[in-house]
Parts: sequence; C-alpha cells; structure tokens
Amino acid sequence: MPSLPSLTRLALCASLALAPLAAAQAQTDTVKIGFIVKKPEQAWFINEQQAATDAGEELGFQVVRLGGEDGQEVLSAIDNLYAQGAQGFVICPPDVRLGPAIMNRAEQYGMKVITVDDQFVTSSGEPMEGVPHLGMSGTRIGMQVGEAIAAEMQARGWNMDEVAALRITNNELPTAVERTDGATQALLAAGFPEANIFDAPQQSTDTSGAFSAASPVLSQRGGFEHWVIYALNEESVLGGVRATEQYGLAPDNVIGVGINGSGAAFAEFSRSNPTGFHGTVAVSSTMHGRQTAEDLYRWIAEDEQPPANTETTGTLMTRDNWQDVREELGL
Ligand code: FCA
Repeated sequence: MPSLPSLTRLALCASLALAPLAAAQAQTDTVKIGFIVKKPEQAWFINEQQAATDAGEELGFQVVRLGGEDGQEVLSAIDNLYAQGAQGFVICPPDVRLGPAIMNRAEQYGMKVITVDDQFVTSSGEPMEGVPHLGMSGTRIGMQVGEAIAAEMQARGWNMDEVAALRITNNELPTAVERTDGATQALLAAGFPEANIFDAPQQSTDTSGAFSAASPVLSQRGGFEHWVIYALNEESVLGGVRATEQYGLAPDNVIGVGINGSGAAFAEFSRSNPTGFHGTVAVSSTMHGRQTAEDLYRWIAEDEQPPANTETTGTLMTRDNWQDVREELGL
C-alpha cells in the first residue's frame, strides 16, 4: 500500500503529465476563445458578445463570454480561460493602461489577443501596436456628431452664441478623446463659440457616470436656455440628457447626439414623447463582435495574422430613420 503522501504525489504527477495532453487535445478538437468586455451589462457589449457567439456557431468555434470590470477581474478571467483550454481572447479592457499587464499574462499562457473598441496603451501612453485592434474611427465619428448637432441647431433656428455645449469627457481613454475632439472640431467649424463649451469629466463611461458629471456643470452655467450635449457614447449623452431633465430644461431646448446605436438609443427613440436625445451615430457592434472573433479564430486555427488596425465608420440615426439604419447595420 503506498503511503498517503506518495499517493498525492502520484496524482500530482498524473495530472501534470495529462495537462499538456489535454491542452493539445483541445487545440486539435475545437478552438475556444474568450470575449472579455469592460461593461457586460451595456447593450453595446451584450450585442458584441452575442455576435461573437453567433460567429462561433457558424464557423465551429466556442466563445466564452466574460466581464472584466477592473484589472483583477480581467486577470482572473484570463486564468479561467486558460484553465478551460482557451487559446486566446478578444478584449475591450476596463482601462487601456492595463495593456502591458494583460499581455504579460496572456503571453505566459501562450494565448493570442485582439483588442476591440478600446486599444491598449504602453506605459508611456502610446497605442500598443503589436496587438491587433479593431475600433471606431473616433475622430471621424466624432465629427459626424458635431455636424449633426450643428444641423439640428440650424433646423431649430437657434443662435449659436446663446447656446451652451456640455462636453462629457473621459481623458484616460484615447478613443473617447478622439470622439469628443472630433465633435468639437466640427462644431467650431460650423461657427460655434469655443467659450460656450463646458467640460464635464466622467469617472465611468456610462449613464450614471455622465449624469453625476453633468449635473454640477448645468447648475454652474444656469444662464443658458439652450444646450447641446455630446460624449464618447450614447449612454453618456443619455446621462447628460437626464441631468437636463432633472435641472428642469424642456426637451425642445436640448440636443444630445450620441455614438453606438445600441439598445439604449432604441429605447429612447421608441418613447412616445421625444426627449432631448436627438440622435446617435450608429456603428455596427454586430460587425465588431463577429469580425474580431472570426479574426482570432483564423489566427489560432489557420495561423492567419489579423489586420493590425481596423477602423469602422458610422451612420447617423435619429427618431426618423432608426429602424432602417438598425436593419442596415444588422443590429
Ligand atoms: C468604448 C465605449 C463603448 C463603445 C465602444 C465602441 O468602449 O465605452 O460605449 O462606444 O467604445
């Protein structure tokens, strides 16, 4: 009879010997990838993950959907994926500065990584070029936001000198900066006075983060009757719009234009009474999810290197055309 300690040793040796076998097995059988997102409850990310899963069902690979709302959660999601035999993951990180730490962990495990939406940055703040990325063309989409706001101000006959702009910002996230800078650029080009643009820095890229950022700015600038609102996404613009409602501004006095074109915007357009949420520049979250998952799959299964950087474009969606645009973009 072997003693207990040697039994344990035996079991340990057996599992160590089996581990590489199991990994090799997983590799020849099916490809399994993770899809980790920073805000798993947001409509944009729900759709993106669903599209990745659908792509997997069609092409024959498995997708594990995970949330990673902070660094700790992301690292345990990666451990979890490795333990399940996943060979790589697509990620929209909760903080782009986690890039080097995430890549470290992935490389230890020999996992392939593609970023979606938010691109990793190095410790000096530069984009991490070595990691394939797919995301919005931030400046261009931001400019579409600014142009849509300018057109609507004109349609309502507003005098721009008497209008205030609520710019909800997130300076830690380069794509957010590109988007709000793009919108600002287009507004200035349309003749909007720079002195009437007020920043509301948000802590998190969601409705509640934007609401808290917007409220004090509105009360500090109580002299303005007309407001326009923009931000990195529609969830944040909605936070700004909700803040104007709480402040007592009528919907006619507010023009908010977002970015994404997800369930949050559809719900707003479906209301019987229009709110200050005028429109959103819709981008296909379906395409983002499907394309990145497929690229990663082909990288793992066929050794096909994904494109280094893919920039996607957007289409303005308002109450008038949202259903058509939704269909067109497969949302
Ligand atoms: C960022 C935003 C999301 C979405 C995505 C494409 O991650 O936070 O709402 O706009 O980019």
